[in-house]
Amino acid sequence: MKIGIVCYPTFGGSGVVATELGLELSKRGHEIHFITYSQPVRLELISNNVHYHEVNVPEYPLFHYQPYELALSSKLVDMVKLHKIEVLHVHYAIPHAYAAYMAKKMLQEEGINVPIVTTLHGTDITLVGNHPFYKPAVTFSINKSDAVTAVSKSLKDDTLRLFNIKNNIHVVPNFIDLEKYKHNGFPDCQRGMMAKEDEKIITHISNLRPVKRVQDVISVFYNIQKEMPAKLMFIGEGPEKEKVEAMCNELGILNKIVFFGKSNEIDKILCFSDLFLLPSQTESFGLAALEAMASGVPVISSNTGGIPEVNVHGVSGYLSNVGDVEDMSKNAIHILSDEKRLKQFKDAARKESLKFDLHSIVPKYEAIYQDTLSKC
Ligand code: GMT
Repeated sequence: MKIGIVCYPTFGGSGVVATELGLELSKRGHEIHFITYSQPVRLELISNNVHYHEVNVPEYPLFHYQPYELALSSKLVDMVKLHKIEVLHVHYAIPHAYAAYMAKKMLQEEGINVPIVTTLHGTDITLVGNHPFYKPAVTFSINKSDAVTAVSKSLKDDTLRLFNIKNNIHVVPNFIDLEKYKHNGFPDCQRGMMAKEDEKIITHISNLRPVKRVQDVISVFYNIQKEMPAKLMFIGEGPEKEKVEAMCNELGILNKIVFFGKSNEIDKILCFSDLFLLPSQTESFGLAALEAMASGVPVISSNTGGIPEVNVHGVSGYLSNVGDVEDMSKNAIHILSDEKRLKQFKDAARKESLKFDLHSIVPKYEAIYQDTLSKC
């Protein structure tokens, strides 16, 4: 198939999933066209089967806001016609599903029918999409898509609860390339460079937005390091960064924290981690937790949204109520304080991640594309 993929090209989970999906589909023989405003961060390889088309939004002083949706719709029309794209798969309802619907209508005027598959990722539903400013457009775009998928059962339920949806929503969970996240023995795992032999390595990865509750990460780490030698690897950039730095400084633990900023080497950092912290307020799935588990890193997380569909309480880690840093700290110390127990959790985390192997999930998307094509 010739598939157009529209996504946010940034470090966010939706862009990562869309990129990994496109790359895997290309390996399975499909022709993939990424259409977005800059090259997706994880799109390292442009091959014969993978194309990238940039959406340009010309600056015009009359416009207070430059109309990205308009530019994207026009680009989609042009690319579908030029490359004979058969299916458009848009990740994130806002504004991608909306722009794709406009493109579809324009193409229909020329006798071309291209089905739209929309994947909901979370914040497009739970945080932004539900805002009264966007709600009618998001509802419309979801209902007008030829197929809709959500990355967890929890997100499907939220969508049905918050919007007046008439379309069926398929749950297609996020997936992971298990080969990339090798457990027990990454060849160039640099643990020795990051911490001393007796120090436990705790990791957090996010875009440091308020929804990630990064202050809870610091509080839990503070409690851990009171009990045992430990280091915190802090990966990501975002609006809460200054608060985090100030808090670490006040607590006198700045020297125990390594700030990585945005990183494309998540697998290399996770290979030497002992524990992953994800205390988010809400999370439709928690791709970062799955990446950790695939690397054999147990997860201490909040019990919210789709996280319990990924992190299994008492097996791959523990779940606590949002904001309950005492319970999270207790659970973290429980796992880390006994080497045999830590090993059991590490092995179980990796084992749980196998359920999300890309080889079993990607065919679900292929089946959805085929189904929409057969109906159009
Ligand atoms: O979590 C973020 O802030 C990024 C966001 C995004 O839109 O890229 O992530 C969402 O999609 C990911 C991939 O499906 C999920 O793993 C994240 O849980 C979800 N984030 C939230 O629901 C807050």
